[in-house]
Amino acid sequence: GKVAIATHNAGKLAEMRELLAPFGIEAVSAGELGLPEPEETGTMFAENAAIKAKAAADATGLPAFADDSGLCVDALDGAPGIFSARWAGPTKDFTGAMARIFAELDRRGAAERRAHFVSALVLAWPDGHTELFEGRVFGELVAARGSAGFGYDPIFRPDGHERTFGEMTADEKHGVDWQKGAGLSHRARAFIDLSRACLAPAS
Ligand code: ITT
Repeated sequence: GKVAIATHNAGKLAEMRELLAPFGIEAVSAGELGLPEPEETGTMFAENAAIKAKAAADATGLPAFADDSGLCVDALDGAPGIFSARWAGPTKDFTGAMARIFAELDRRGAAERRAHFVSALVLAWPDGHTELFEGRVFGELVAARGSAGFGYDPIFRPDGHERTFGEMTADEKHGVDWQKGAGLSHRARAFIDLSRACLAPAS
């Protein structure tokens, strides 16, 4: 079958395509389809993912996937969280957003560096019903290292690993083993959740 991927974020789109590939699904992106970006008015990741997925399913008549994700920093009471994209501003200045995280930690005199990424993955069907899948990955914030990936990847070192997401290849960041039902990144874990729920990946 064919599905829409409701994202305008190129880094996220690449990862979602890679993670959907084993399902044997052909995916067209919201960007490629020229779909507008709906306003993310929700107060939770799952709500915003549903807003984006439903808008794309409505506009295309196709089943649509959306991921709403972000970085939650313990010592900042979960910020930037659902505002992770917005902290980078309209110019998508993630260098600035990463600096702001450390500036806020300094301002609070916080030594705590625990953080986690969250991915809420919603599959919206043209008939209006939705399914929610989730993944998260815990780790700690470090001074930026590496230029792979996107967004906050350079400052996040997942537990049990020496390197940051910014220093990992896409495959390492996914860390998926479909047979074992294991993944590393929040997004990979959300797709593992999907694989348990409905579709059997080919590899
Ligand atoms: P769409 O809504 O069009 O999908 P977006 O970038 O606005 O694109 P979100 O609203 O979900 O997406 O914002 C999530 C932000 O959190 C994203 O811009 C990144 O900065 C950050 N983020 C999410 N997943 C990440 C990952 O795997 N690595 C690094 N940063 C990530």
